[in-house]
Amino acid sequence: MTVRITRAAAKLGPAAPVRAVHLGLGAFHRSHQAWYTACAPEWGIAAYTFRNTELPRALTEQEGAYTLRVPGEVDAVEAIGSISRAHAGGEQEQWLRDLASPEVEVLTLTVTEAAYARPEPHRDSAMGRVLAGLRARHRAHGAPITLVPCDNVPANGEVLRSVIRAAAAGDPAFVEWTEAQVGIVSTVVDRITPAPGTDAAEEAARVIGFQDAAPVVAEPFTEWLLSGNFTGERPPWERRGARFVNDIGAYTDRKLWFLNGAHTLLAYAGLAHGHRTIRDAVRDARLAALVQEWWDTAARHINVDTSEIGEYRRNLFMRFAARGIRHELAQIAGDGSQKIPARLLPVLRAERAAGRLPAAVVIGLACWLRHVQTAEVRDPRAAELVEAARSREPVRRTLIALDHDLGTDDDLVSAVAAEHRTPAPKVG
Ligand code: CS2
Repeated sequence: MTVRITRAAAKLGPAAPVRAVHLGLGAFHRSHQAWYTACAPEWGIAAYTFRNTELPRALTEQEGAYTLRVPGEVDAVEAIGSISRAHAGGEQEQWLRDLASPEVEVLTLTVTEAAYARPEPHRDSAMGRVLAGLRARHRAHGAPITLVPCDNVPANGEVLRSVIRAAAAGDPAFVEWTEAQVGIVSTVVDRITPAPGTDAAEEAARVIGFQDAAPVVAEPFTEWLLSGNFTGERPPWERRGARFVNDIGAYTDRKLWFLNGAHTLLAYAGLAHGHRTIRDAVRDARLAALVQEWWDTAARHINVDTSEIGEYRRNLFMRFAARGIRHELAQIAGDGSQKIPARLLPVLRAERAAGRLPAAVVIGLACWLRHVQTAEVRDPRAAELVEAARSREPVRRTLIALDHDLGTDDDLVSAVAAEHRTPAPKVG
């Protein structure tokens, strides 16, 4: 019989005192920030999710321990013990206590792109919780803390700072404290980590030899770039390769346009062609060509050395095609209205300014529209998008919903409409 994973069973040692808090406990946190923090046995994380109660319950039963499996020629398996406590929604008091604890010096966030788009954080939103936590800390003693946003949002630290400034306005003492004592860094995070499938636990028992109700599977590649200052202590993430850089802008564009942009195109075009995963999609020559065309287009606007971009592209293509990583297109297709603006639109705008209509983006937008018209749409703006997509002018109205200027660009609207009229041939 397989043994349930615990700290003792996995030889992890006792849980470290909580010095970091995380909001957005999911697969990505466990393969990324928690993995980096595991290099520092003196730093424990209190990880929160206000969405999924199953996962914190499973982790609590396992004393925070879980396994990360990295498929390769031989699967690498690591037991991770950096999560000292896991909490679910409803534990608001504990959240406030943790953020007010002087022992806590870092708050990392993976709260999805949508969270940054809400300028007025209401109480139950991710930003509302961050604000409530900061206020509790300010009231209690005001010791410094640094926020580390880890979402695929350009200049995520700056966006977070402006959300906090806007919400704090009208409370001068709080404003002064957040400006002086709340550090906020910007980051680029990268590690392909699909949502664990229904067979993940069984697979973990087979490969790992432990019964693990919270297993994670991720690719071997991982990257964490940070820019900005911490106001207090932080875990020595550089021990596992995190890098501190001065100018994060070019790295952000590279990650969001090349990796996430290609993911988004593959998600909509891949679904339209009848594929299920990223690996299936890039093994289809037509979609592989679409990705290369998109990368050629994006490369015209990026401030990174050409040979470096060439290397990055080759590596990225292999990551997409890797065996053992089952990344569902349907997962990536969610939240398009929040993802497309950061991943595709900066390049589209630069191309339009140069008088060009980039074919890859036109195809991507047409396939996104088809997705909104035919699939079950998971998006914070689903109702509005579905209404636009079912209207008498679906292309124009959906593009307007995405970005007003795009929807009033007649040449773009005609090109997307022409593409939308030609359904993609299904495979198989
Ligand atoms: C993906 C990302 O789901 C998505 O939208 O594009 O989660 C992607 O896998 C990560 O950013 C990789 O670092």
